[in-house]
Amino acid sequence: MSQIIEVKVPDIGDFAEVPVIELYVKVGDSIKVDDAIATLESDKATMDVPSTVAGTVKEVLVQLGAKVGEGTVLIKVETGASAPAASSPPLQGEGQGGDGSNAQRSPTHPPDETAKQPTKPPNNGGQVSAYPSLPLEGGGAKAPATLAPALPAGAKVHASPSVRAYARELGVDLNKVPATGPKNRIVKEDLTKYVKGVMSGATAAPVAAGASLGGGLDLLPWPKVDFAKFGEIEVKPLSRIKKISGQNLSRNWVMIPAVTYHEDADITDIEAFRVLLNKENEKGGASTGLSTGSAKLTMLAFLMKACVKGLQKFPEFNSSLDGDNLVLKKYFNIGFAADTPNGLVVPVVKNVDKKSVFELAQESGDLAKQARDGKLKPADMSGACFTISSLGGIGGTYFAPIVNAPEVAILGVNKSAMKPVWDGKAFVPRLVLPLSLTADHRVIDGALATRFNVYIAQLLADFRRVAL
Ligand code: CAO
Repeated sequence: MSQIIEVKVPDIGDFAEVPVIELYVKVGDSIKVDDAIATLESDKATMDVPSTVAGTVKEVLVQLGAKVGEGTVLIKVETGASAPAASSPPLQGEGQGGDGSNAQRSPTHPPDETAKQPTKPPNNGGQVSAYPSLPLEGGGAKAPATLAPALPAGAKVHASPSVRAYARELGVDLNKVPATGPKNRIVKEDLTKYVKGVMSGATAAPVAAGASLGGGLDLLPWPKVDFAKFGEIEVKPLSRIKKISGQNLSRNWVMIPAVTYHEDADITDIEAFRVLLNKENEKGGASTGLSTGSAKLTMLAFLMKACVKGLQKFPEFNSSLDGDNLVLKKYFNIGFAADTPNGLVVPVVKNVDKKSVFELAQESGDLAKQARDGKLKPADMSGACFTISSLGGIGGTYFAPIVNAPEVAILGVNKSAMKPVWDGKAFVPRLVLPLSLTADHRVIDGALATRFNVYIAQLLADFRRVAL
C-alpha cells in the first residue's frame, strides 16, 4: 500500500537558517534512498540532503534560495508498499572549495557513517540549462568562444558533493567546467553541458588526469566560423609545402623554449667589398674567380661563412638534442630559408667551411632557383646544422625566426640601413645590418647566444677575422 512520506532536513548541527543552493528533484521524479534532494550551504560548508525513502516525488516544498533548518520538510514522496523508509540519513558534506579530501562532515555523525558518497543526483532532465544555446558555426561544431571561462589555474572549485561524485563517475576534471551557479558554483547542468560539449567537439576533451598540469596542450579546438556570413570569400587549399612546413613550424613553436636575441652588425666595409667584387665580375671576373654571367656575390654568402666561423667557436650552436644527449656535429652545413611561390623551403649548402664565398654565392643562387622552380630534391633540403633566414632583400628591421628542429638556433637578418653610429668622437654614417638570433634555451643560454651574436657582428664588421 502506498503512502506519502515527508523528507525533512536532518540534524545539521548548530546551523539554523541555511540556504538551499541546489535542488535536484521535481514533482514526478522517481528517487531512491540516498539520492541527493538538495544541497544546503552554510558559511562554512555545503551539505547534500539525501532522500530517506524511495518513490515518486509528489510535492517539492522548498525553492532555491529558501532558508531551511532541522525538520524543514523538503519534499513529499509517495512510496510503494515495499519501499522502506531509512532512518535519518547522514548529510553528505564538504568544506567549501575543498577537493574532497578534507570534507567537512555532518556534525552529528561520525566519519565512518558519512564516508559513503551520495549516488548521483536523480535525473532532472528537462530543467532549463543555465547556458545560452551555442550558435552553430560552419560544419556544425559549436563555437567554444561563447562558453563561460573555466576556473583560472589555482582557483578553488565550488561544487556540491553530489556534483563532485558525478564528476568522478564521468571522469571529468571539475577545474575545466565553467560554473554558472551562485557564487561561481558548478551545478549539475554545468557538468552535463561540459560533457556534451566535449562529445560534440565544441569543447576540448580533457587530457588524462594530471596531464594537463604539465604535459598536455589542453587547447580549445580551432574556431570554426562561417566567413561567408560576413562577405564574399574564396577557399583555396594550402600548398603541399605550406601544409608540411606548417606542421613543422607548429611543432617547433610549441616544443622549443626559444628566445630571440638582437644585434646590429656594421657591414659598411663588407658591403663596399661585395659591391666592388661584383663590379669586377661584371667587367670580366679575373680577380673574383667567378665567370662572367655567374651569380652575384651575395650578402647571404658572407653570412654563411661568418656563421660557420661562429659554429666552430661555439660548438653548442652546431648541435642537436637527442633525449638527454647533445649531439655535436663536426661538419658544417647551412640551410637558408627560400621564399617560393608555393611557400617556404630550406635548401642546404653542404660543407660550407670548405667552400669559398664565391662558391657559396653560386651554390645558394642555384639552390634558390631550384627551390622557386619546385625542383629541389629531398637531399637538397636535408642535413642542415644551422639556418639563416634572410629577409634583407625585402625589408624589415628585426624579427623572431622559428628554430628549425632538430637544429638549436637560427639567424634572421633584415635589410641593412645607413645609421648614425658613434665612433667615440662623432656620429658617423655606417651601414647597419639587423641580426635576430633565435636559440633553443635548453641548449643555449642567453649569455652564450649574445656572445655568438657579438662574434658574428665582429666578423661582419671586419671580414679579415674570418681568416684567423
Ligand atoms: N640588406 C639590404 N639589402 C639586401 C640584403 C640586406 N640584408 N640582403 C639582400 N639585399 C639586396 C640584395 O643585394 C639584392 O639587391 P640588388 O638586386 O640590388 O643586388 C636584393 O636585396 C635582393 O636580394 P635577394 O634577397 O633576392 O637575394 P639574397 O641572395 O640576398 O637572398 C634568398 C636569397 C633565397 C635568401 C631570398 O631570395 C629569399 O628567399 N629570402 C626570403 C627568406 C624568407 O622568406 N625568410 C623568412 C623565413 S620565416 O617566414
